Amino acid sequence: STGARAGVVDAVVIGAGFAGLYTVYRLREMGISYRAFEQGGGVGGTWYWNRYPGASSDSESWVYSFTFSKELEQEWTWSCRFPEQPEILRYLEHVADRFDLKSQFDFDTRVSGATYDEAGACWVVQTSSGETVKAKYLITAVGCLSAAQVPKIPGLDQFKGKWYHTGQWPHEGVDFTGKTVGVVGTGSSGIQSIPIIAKQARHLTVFQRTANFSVPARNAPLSKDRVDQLKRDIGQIRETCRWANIGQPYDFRDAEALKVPAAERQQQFEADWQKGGFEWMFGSYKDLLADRNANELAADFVRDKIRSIVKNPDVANKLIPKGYPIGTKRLPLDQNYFETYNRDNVDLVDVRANPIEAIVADGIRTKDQTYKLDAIVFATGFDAMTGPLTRIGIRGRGGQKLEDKWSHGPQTYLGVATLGFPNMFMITGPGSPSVLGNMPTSIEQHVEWICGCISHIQKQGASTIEPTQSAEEHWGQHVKELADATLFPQTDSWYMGANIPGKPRVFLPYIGGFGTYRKLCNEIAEKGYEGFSIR
Ligand code: NA7
Repeated sequence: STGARAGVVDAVVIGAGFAGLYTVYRLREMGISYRAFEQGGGVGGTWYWNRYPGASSDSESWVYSFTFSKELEQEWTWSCRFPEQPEILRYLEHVADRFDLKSQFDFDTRVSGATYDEAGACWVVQTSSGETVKAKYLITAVGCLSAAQVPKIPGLDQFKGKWYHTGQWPHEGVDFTGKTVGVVGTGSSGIQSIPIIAKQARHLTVFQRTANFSVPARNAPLSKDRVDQLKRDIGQIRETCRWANIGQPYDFRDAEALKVPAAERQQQFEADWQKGGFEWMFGSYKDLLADRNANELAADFVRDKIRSIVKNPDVANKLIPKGYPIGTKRLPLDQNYFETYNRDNVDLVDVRANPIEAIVADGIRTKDQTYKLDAIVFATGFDAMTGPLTRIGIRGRGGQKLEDKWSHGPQTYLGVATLGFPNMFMITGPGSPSVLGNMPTSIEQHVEWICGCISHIQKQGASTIEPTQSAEEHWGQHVKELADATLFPQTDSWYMGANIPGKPRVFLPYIGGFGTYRKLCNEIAEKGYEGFSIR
């Protein structure tokens, strides 16, 4: 941090990832005073922490970036289709430098509590450096997948080797050369890192609880011609993303898997598979996530792919997902994930059949065997969407704890605000579409909407805004009804809170689509922030 900073400001911003950087950029333009805190030692958020081997965006580089500056968009050139963590972090560093945003943050400073003071009509924010800052507005830019979850397995403290969580990876990197490594978890982080760790390690054992579907990323460098073309067309590409279902430059086809002839469908699945990327699922038939029979056609296509790739039929059988619809756990993209199991130095343990009982000094003990390991990688995920918020220590009116209010599941209006916590704005909070699509698209929309709302409050000379009880209740019902019309709630996933023991089983994001949500948010603003009470 640079010199003396104000103790009383208009707004406190928490986080310096995509969301925090853009918020600060906008607030500064608006002439709103602020303090901004980031627990990491630099900008980047997700991309500051997730430095595990193979960490990569699953959105194409040309959409996984900011749109607010046309100059930035033209100046920056991505090297490949799916950018890897170092390149995304370089991009965010570049953005921060270009717009002089680093000087605006206090780094290495965690917000350790925030309490709404009714008498003073302000948030009283405490930081890990012992500071207290008062602010009218509290803006959380803390991410959706930032509260890392290491499973509580007895004996971890006894382990003599090194262990890591993918979301808290050492900055100096980890060299697995010559090591016997165990990876626990086969979500996106596991599926991205396993092929790379397998190449480095002497031996790799993958501990799999639920077999996962995965689609090839087919990452590749971008040619000069492709870059030129993308830069020419970028305005249109971005506009498509803004209104599309998952914030990507494509949408579900206006066709149903169950209604097209089998041969045609198979040909289409295959053509999309060769293209790689999420489009395989989210640019495909519109009934895939709504109808179990349609979904099963897509699932079977991937199961056949796994069988054709993995040479050992017993291993293939363990890797084949069963019992839940494809796409209802967050679909990973991979680079040679299934191929990795053809290597001599890779083993797969099914920990559902053979559960992990303890970590011991020299490895992992399952029900029937001990696996000797020099290192354990927990690719075990995050307390998604609510975790980053409930861990802060946020207290609303009357000292109400956010975690208490949400003990049966998050209650929000638009995923942006919650009753009893006036003037608190959550960027991509629970009940917003965010994690169901391209995050930067979602983040920019939220930041712009929130800043518009703050302008409105300021112009009105009002002191507080918060949702009405009925708006919040209706939103919660709406989010649930939309989810219930899909296959998602059937599956144990982090979307449902099912990965965290004791977490209420509630579908966390809004599944009505990015475009629909954007339109709704705009309409609500145009109607003078309908559903909010402004005092
Ligand atoms: P995910 O997708 O939540 O995956 C976590 C994986 O870890 C998943 O395979 C879990 O199995 C497994 N897991 C979790 N706890 C345990 C225990 N106790 N024992 C064994 N296995 C366990 O997290 P990621 O980091 O991969 O991805 C998070 C998001 O980041 C991703 O969706 C993208 O949006 C980016 P399970 O399936 O729960 O049985």
